[in-house]
Amino acid sequence: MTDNNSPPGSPKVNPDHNSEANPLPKDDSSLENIVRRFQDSMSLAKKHKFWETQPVGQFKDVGDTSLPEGPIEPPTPLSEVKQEPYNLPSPYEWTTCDMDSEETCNEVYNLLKNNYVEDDENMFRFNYSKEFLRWALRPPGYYKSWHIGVRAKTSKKLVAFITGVPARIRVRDEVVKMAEINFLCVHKKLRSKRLAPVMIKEVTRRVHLENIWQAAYTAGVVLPTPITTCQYWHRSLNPKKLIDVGFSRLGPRMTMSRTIKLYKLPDQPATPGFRKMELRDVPAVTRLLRNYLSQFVVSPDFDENDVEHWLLPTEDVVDSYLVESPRTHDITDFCSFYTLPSSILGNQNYSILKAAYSYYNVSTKTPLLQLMNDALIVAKKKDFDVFNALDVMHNESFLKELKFGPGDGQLHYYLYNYRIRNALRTSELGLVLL
Ligand code: MYA
Repeated sequence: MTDNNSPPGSPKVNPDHNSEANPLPKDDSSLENIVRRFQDSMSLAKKHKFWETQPVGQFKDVGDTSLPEGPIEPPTPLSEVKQEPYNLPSPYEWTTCDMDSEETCNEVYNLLKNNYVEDDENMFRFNYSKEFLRWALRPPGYYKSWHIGVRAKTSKKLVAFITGVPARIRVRDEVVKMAEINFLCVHKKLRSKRLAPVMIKEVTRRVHLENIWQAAYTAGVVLPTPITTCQYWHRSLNPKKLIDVGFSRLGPRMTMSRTIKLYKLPDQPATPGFRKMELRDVPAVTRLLRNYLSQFVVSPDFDENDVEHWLLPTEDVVDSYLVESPRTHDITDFCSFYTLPSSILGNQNYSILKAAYSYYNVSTKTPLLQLMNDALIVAKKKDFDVFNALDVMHNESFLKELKFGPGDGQLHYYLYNYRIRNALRTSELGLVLL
């Protein structure tokens, strides 16, 4: 990565190489892995000047089972929450970004398009669409004041960004009001100036002002302390393009035509009653999803409003399909994915990689493997180049069989001001952040 904040590991997510036709995890003893493990262990010893001051699980406490689960610090009376924003270095000023404004949305879009997360080799960079950003940042009950920008005082140019959105997150039996923090970005030219800690403190202050004291976030970097570390898996839909742009490689003893054949999918979904989700399905999908998510240690606590916002299909943002039993008309299964393209940096022939990201999936009657194969089929028909999935929930049960290959990007999940006694297995996590 270009940013020198990154300890080991790769950026949040994503576009990374997977070796074609070789869906086995990389050899553990490869040099890359040895180096990564070494860097990981170094980062544990490394000082985190900012994070050491925050109410998060600290590395020194890992394995200390005497510490209780739950909030690390109690809430402070609202009257004691700092009323004025934190100080920025003098050339900069705070701005609240109104995502309803076309102009502001454009500025945010461009800041992220040029400065947000890249893969380890700087070949791809996330290119969240404006529609996606509006969707991600305006869920039920959102606060405008949590969409925080930093501008250069003289030019008024937007140079940094961080956001929160409200969510109810269940941890075991406890439903906790949290902020989901995302889109932390500092312009490439302003990196390593300790702007990020000020931005994190400012979003924290504004979350506190709403009487919310916990947060959830993900990052590609190791910070104190992940509740779990997930891996991305990638299923080629357009293998030729993925190979041409360097996203994946031709496997050993594979030709291009054999590779194309390997990843070929049927033209139509196989499951009778498989169809796009509609507004009238919101109550049934909410029931299905709530029931399914209750088995995981950490998951969102979705009500019908949340399901309508997060899962009702929105063109080029989120796709959801379900299975309606042709006989009983019951809604028995559900799958969804969101659209997150990446810019392809410095390729003559292609500028955009169209990626689908597995979101929430529920199977009760249709085997998950078949359901997800149908999801791949509709994603392919919509011209996605690749379908990505984390190893969360029950995803491990279909990844290998459906020809996903492991990526080299890891995604660490974190909670702010909430201690979990032991790290979770990825299959115990029922939460997907954008
Ligand atoms: S994850 C996506 C993050 N964005 C990118 O990777 C885009 C490309 N990179 C950048 O724009 C910059 O490199 C960023 C850092 C902005 C990431 N999460 O200003 P600095 C710590 C948390 O000199 P810069 C996402 O959006 C770092 O360890 N902390 O560094 C979720 C060091 O602290 P310490 C991070 O490179 C965000 C300090 O910042 C991250 O110029 C969740 C260095 O600051 C990171 N991804 O800028 C945020 N990267 O010395 C936390 C670096 O202690 C939310 N750092 O190690 C917490 C909950 C808040 C709400 C609470 C409510 C109750």
